[in-house]
Amino acid sequence: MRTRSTARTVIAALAGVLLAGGMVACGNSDTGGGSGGDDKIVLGFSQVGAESGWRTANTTSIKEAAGEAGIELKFDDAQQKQENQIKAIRNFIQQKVDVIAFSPVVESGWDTVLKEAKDAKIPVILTDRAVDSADKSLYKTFLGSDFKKEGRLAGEWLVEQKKSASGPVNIVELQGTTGSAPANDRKEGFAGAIAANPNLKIIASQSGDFTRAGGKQVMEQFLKANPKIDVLFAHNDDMGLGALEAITAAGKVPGKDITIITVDAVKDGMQALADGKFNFIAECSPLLGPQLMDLVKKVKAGEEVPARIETEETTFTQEQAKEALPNRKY
Ligand code: GYE
Repeated sequence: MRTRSTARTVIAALAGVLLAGGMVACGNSDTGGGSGGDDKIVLGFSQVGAESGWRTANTTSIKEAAGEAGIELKFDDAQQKQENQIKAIRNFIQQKVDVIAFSPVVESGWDTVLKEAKDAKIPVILTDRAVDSADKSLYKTFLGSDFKKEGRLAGEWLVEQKKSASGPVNIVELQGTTGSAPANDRKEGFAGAIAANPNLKIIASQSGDFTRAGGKQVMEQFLKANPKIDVLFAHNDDMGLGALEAITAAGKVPGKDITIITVDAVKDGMQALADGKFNFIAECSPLLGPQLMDLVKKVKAGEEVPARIETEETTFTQEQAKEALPNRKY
């Protein structure tokens, strides 16, 4: 009796193992990318994280556009860490996806993993943020914004506003993630533009990592250390929104005592601008999904694509924000 039931248990266990094995094998062929059963294009996308309203809108745009284009999307959120992005890209290579796209959290340190993708003959598309690799053959194209221009437009607006200032205008700057393309380029573009008026001086500049919490915390420090702050330039809306809390808590009126300029123009930023708490926003569009899916199809088909594709963008004053707000989708 005992022997028979043991045998039965063993058979049941074996069957279980076989079944599980079968399921795993099935799962494998499903994730086998271009070599899978149907001929759907498989795209591996490594996202920076979920640090801002811009990023959330960008992720939604990519997921929706992939669905509409009939592209199978393997999406990975790197939580603002380069090591996570490198891991995700290596996984995509192992899974033999058809195309890899990613938004690199910082500019440097990508050559090795991009070379691995190239050796595996998987084309790579950069979206939103650039890399500083000297070897341009490591990726097919870049799709995104001109961050230097955004910084320049922000600076030019300030130069115009303060053209009759007789004394020093003290500016504090909330930088985006250290080493990221938008932080480097927005800083450079802004500094270049305000150089036109020697009264305009950046008295403090520090990273708030593109987050609301970071913006609030760094602005608190700025306010403690500097009795006279005339202008805040924040590299994105979210840091500006965080800074609003610090400014109000310090007994100052945002948009009046301190002129606030940001970048992005997401809904919450546009609301702050329409409410008179922000003074100017240089737009940066997160809606890259549809263009990205077009590029994925072209690259997969072996077609030539332009080396750089830039998004069209504008700027907003308080009045323009009031007009645009009712139709703002993100
Ligand atoms: O401005 C910011 C986000 O890379 C353009 O990243 C993007 C920036 C955007 O966190 O809000």
